[in-house]
Amino acid sequence: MAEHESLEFGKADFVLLDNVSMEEFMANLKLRFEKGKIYTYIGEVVVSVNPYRAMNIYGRDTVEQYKGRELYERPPHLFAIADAAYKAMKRRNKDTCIVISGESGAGKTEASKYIMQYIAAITNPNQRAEVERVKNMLLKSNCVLEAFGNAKTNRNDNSSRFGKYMDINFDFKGDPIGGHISNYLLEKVQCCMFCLVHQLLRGAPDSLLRSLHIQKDPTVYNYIKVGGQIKVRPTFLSVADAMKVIGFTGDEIQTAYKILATILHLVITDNNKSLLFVQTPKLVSVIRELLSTKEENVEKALLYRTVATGRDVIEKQHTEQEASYGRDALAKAMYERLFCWIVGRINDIIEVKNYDARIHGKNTVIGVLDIYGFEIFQNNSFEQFCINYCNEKLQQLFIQLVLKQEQEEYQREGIPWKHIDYFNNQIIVDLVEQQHKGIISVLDEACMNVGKVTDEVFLQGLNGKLAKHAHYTSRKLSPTDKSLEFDRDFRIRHYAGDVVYSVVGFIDKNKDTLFQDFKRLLYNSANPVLKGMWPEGKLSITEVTKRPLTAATLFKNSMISLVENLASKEPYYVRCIKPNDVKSPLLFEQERCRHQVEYLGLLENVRVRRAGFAYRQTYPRFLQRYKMISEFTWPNHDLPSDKDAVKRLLQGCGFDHDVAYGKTKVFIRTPRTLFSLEEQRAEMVQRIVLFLQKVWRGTI
Ligand code: AOV
Ligand code: MG
Repeated sequence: MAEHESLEFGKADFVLLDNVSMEEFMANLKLRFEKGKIYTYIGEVVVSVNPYRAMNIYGRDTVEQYKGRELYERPPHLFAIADAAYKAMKRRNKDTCIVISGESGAGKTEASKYIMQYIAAITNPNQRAEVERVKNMLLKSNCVLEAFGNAKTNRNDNSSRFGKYMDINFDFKGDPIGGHISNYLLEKVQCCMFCLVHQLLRGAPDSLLRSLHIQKDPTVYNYIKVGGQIKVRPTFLSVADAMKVIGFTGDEIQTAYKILATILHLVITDNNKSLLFVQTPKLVSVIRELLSTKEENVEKALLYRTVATGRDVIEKQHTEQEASYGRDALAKAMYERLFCWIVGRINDIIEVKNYDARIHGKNTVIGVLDIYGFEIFQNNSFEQFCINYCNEKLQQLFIQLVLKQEQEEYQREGIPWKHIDYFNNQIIVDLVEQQHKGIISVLDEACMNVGKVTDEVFLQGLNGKLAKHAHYTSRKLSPTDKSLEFDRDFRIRHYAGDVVYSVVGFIDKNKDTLFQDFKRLLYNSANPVLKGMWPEGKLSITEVTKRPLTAATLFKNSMISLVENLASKEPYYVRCIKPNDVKSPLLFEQERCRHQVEYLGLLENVRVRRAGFAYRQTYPRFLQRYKMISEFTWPNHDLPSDKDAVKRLLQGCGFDHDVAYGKTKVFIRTPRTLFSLEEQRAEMVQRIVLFLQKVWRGTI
């Protein structure tokens, strides 16, 4: 139990609820939120509710309060979990990770930033210049990635459209010496693109805009219609500044500008007017200039594609629709490539250098995962499918690790383990990723079909293979279900709720093909930075034989390796909850929160945690807190060990039946026992205070 917090704020740990019911859980969560206590534990898991207002709980003084303390010694806080992960890493030389989950707008990215800040604040007491440099880079890299990868959505003004996993490497002294970032699936690329282009327009000096052939009035551009309302964010110049500090060269930053400008020019026209656009020689020449390529190549790549038929190579003219598709795909691919390239460059810069493990021992790692939460929109497509699959994987990991950890602790302490029932979502993970009959396999198969490949064919494939699956359905399989459209929808029963996906666009998005001609165009640029982003453009049409992996398969592979990576570390969890949909600091929408508590599996988490024992503490620490309630232990005991003293104390209070004695810790089964100990302690403290007061006044 977190001490130093009075009960008027509710229970600081859900494990201490009198009854583990949804009602009690919600009442406690609400009470704490209303009292401004946004963090609560479930054992070692932090549950966080987005306060939607600036909280004065992240300053230097708070850092000092948590530094080096044990988790339970202070009120629940992100800093406590960050400190626990740090201590475990430093003391036991173990890699640890902090997994932050929750839905869009729940506060994951903010939490990850506070965690990074905390780690930066408590490390490098000797102010070594190199370590300071690394810390600065790690913090600055966030700003750049956010500029390129975040966008305003209707759920979050600053929504991360990419999943991020960041490893921070520490040397034997426990100071950061480098890091590595992995990014997962940049979604709603368009949205990010438009936000950034808007920033560029707002922040760039006229001379720069002129050199990029951009007009200052944003209403000229088509993206405003597509991108919708745009939040005021830092100007691009400040992002460019951060890039400079991190170590991007002037040429690299210029290239980023040029790519953004090209994208703007590419999407400038209304859809389906691509031919018209290409015929506008001025624009073609602008793009040629920005990309440092040949004019005729730009025009050709936009209007034709090269195909190999047998030994012949011919140029086939696009239909208007193909040209339009190609142009949009080019803009999107350029943006994605730019983003991945930036991540790659940051990694080059921040990777651990000059660390000799033979001299200093292994360097250890804390990983921080900030990934998109479970999403249900009005219309759910391929992106939501990937995002929700990712959340299934993480939930599976959570189940395995939380249970595994408990089990291991009991084993370590020599206490028998009792099995507890929980919903195991492995069945849904399999539904998505299983070889041959999983949804991704069926999708890939549909994409490989020659001839007419349509989204409906894919849906038919699913219906054929998954007719009997308990978590899959479609209109064909349940004809009476009017919420599903024939030939369009399928529904997955996710652990977090039912989601209807529309198959429209699945095939295209999965193939994610960019005409080869574009890759060659960009590879043949005279700008070495741009050229370097498109190495595969080197291959001529007859050399391209291997079919690239599909988007879903790439995503699946990256998820599998992410989960393997996390599973190899000691995990800490932050579960974020969004209290309302209107970004209000005052509103706790009961139903919305309840739903999140449900699908995050928090109640099960409490049960698992309590199935065994609600509370555990090492013998010396337990004594330190409760020794005053027993004559055998106050002020000091003369028993052979602290373990014996704790036994004696608990026997004396009549709680022996409710506890188990492990090798190093005492385990208490029910919270009531703990409360009772706390009450007795409070009474004793009161008596001691009164006694001391009397002594002080001289009445004794
Ligand atoms: P997310 O990362 O979980 O969504 P954010 O971390 O971006 O959500 O939080 C959304 C907004 O909530 C922030 O911009 C802040 O205004 C506010 N907020 C969150 N946490 C705090 C806090 N601890 N104190 C004060 N305000 C906070 V997404 O990236 O959309 O899934 O893809
Ligand atoms: Mg985020």
